[in-house]
Amino acid sequence: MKRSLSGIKPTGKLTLGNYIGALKNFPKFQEEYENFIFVADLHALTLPIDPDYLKNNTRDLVALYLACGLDPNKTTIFLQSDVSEHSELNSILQNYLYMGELSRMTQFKDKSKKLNQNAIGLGLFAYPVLMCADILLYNADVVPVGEDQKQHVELCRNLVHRFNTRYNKEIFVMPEPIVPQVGARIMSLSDPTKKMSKSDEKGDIFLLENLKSIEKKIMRATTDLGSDIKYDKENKPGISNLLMIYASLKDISVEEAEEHFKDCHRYGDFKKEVASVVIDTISKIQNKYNGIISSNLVDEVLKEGAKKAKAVASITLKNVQKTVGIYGK
Ligand code: ATP
Ligand code: LTN
Repeated sequence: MKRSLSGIKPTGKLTLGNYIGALKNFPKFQEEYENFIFVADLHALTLPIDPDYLKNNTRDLVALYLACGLDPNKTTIFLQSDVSEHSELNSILQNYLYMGELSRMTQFKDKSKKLNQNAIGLGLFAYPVLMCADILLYNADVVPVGEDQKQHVELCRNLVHRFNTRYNKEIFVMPEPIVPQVGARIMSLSDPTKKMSKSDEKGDIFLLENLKSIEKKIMRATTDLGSDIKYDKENKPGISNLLMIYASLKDISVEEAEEHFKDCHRYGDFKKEVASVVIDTISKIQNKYNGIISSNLVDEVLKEGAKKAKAVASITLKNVQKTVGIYGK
């Protein structure tokens, strides 16, 4: 059976962008793939974060994985930090990626730009190396991610080619990024030229946000001149973003969404309908989340998941250690 793997870092409250670009798609893979979904908690340390905030976000993220339809009987759900093989493979792989290619990563450029240039952590720079370790330990065939993570998976593909060529063996499986056709990059509601992102809260909709507040944010979302509901990213970024959200949550194409709104010429009416679909989706998730977070399920799932993940990861790590010449492996 082919394998699928993905993860989200617990750096903040999950947004509608995280849901549409990533989370919503994860359960689809558990039917046809051996599915691994983890919490990238070591990745969350690449920028300063309060320890209690990190712990709470981690627990919430697992509860949201479950609330969004991941079934622990079909998907191995685990914490990155529970499987020490991630760090061990990371320390080997860092020798096979180059500083030049790491410095060209868009995420690194965007995030480091906002920091004091004398205090950019090595972990932020080396972020994609650990991400390669995450993917390669499980020999994932596919990696479902939003648009912004595609570049990291492409880098991982280069690494696989480099490593397998160097040792003249198929040590690692070539992973393929799977980016959703609709909603791979949801934009901020207050500035539709910027990505909706959990560490930059303006214009975000959160999965655990009060429903009234979500409605208000959508009704106030920045729109554009005119009154037609048309997808035109250049000239109508605000309307295009809302159309994208609507299409994704309705599981239809953007063209079908445009057709649905072809007789609607009032932005207010359009926004009301978008808000109703968003609230319908989010309220269902919140109901399930509330049941899960008040139980012991999160801890039980993580305990079981760590065992299953470790069983797979330890085999890959040994194979890599043997290949590169670590004595006694
Ligand atoms: P941070 O702000 O801490 O960088 P983030 O909100 O960008 O976090 P990640 O943890 O980096 O979220 O991403 C989790 C998953 O959600 C990834 O697959 C990423 O591609 C996807 N994702 C994040 N933001 C969006 C967005 N605005 N639209 C679509 N997908 C997104
Ligand atoms: N970098 C990703 C999180 C992540 C990931 C991974 C995703 C870490 N390791 C491996 C897919 C596969 C992010 O920022 N969302």
